[in-house]
Amino acid sequence: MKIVDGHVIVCCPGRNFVTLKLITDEGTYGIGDATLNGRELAVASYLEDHVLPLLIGRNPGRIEDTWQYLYKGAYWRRGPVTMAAIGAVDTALWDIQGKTLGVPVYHLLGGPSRDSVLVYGHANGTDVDDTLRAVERYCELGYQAIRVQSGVPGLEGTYGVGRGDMYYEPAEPGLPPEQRWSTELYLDFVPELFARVRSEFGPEPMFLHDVHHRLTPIEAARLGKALEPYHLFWLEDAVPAELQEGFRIIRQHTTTPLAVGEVFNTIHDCQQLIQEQLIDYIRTAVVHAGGISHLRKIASLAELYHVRTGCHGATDLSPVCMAAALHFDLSVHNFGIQEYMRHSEETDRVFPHEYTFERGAMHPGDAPGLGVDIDEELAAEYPYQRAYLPVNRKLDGTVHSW
Ligand code: CS2
Ligand code: MG
Repeated sequence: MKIVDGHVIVCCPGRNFVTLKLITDEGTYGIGDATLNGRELAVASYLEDHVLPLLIGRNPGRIEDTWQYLYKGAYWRRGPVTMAAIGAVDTALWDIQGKTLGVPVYHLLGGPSRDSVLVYGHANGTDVDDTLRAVERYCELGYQAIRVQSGVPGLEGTYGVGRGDMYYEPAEPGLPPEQRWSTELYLDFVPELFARVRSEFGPEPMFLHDVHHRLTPIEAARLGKALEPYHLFWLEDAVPAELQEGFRIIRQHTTTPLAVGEVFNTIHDCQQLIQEQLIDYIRTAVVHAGGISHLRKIASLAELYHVRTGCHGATDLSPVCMAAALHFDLSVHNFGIQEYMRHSEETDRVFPHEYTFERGAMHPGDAPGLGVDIDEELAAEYPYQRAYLPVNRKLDGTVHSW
């Protein structure tokens, strides 16, 4: 079998997505997500201009060889654009392989290690009361695990409170909006938020919180300690992780479990974090960390060090990535949890999928391949729209992590 054709589809059914489609001489095709929020067209060009010409004529069954060819063969390694492009190719090849053999991809990954995949949803509110109502709604929908984010009193447009009702959309059409940040106000507020959440909902639900890289290690240590009474499932992205050893400081002070990695692209970004047991959950995603093949290597390293997976699954990762993540999650032994932000209705129509949600857990379905498709005619009705994530500044105007 040979790859004879391929193209990149950029569409905006509520938000921008980049999708790679590879077609074989036997008429089967595979798809992969290549969406990099706010930098979508860079990956589209990388694929169209530099990767697709290399794939024509290749055997789609050589998944690992193709990965190595694109990674080592480019000379220039790693980085979000390169790794999203490689991730899309890898995902599409697993899809083709599953369709060719007539089995769901998780069968090719060792079969299911569990019956279903625990997911967490997002309860966001502008203030504590609003957030409590959102948590209640997620409990009613059957979620067992819920990420809780709330606007901080005194700060406008705080991270975690995006547009959308059952989905959360932080990217804004046009140029990036700016938001304001105060670590002091935030650190005073978050323990109070979780005290209210636990007292209203009791000990049972699993609660998560995302800091979005906004603290220093010692500030994160203080927050982790303050949150210990409320038993978080995890505290996410407490500090920027370019400095992996910074996590040692947090770890010395708190037993709150730590998660990190949604912006990582390769195993090298988390090697020290995993091997020194500085984290509990690794959040690398199929789309941004080189596809299913590379994610499996990260999970295997993590398994040795009691680190479990917790793949990123925000709305800017398309249903193609969601489907691929669910096959990975179902099969990998050291799975922890999967993020699941629902997509808008337009997005779901453009990407028909087999995956299902029931009582706080998901299943990828049993269709051959990934069990997800793209309706290209419908996608063409939603052309790309420039959009960016917000930029954050401290109250004195200094640029800060968003
Ligand atoms: C967040 C994301 O899902 C998460 O944990 O950190 O919403 C993040 O803001 C977006 O994926 C950025 O593109
Ligand atoms: Mg996050």
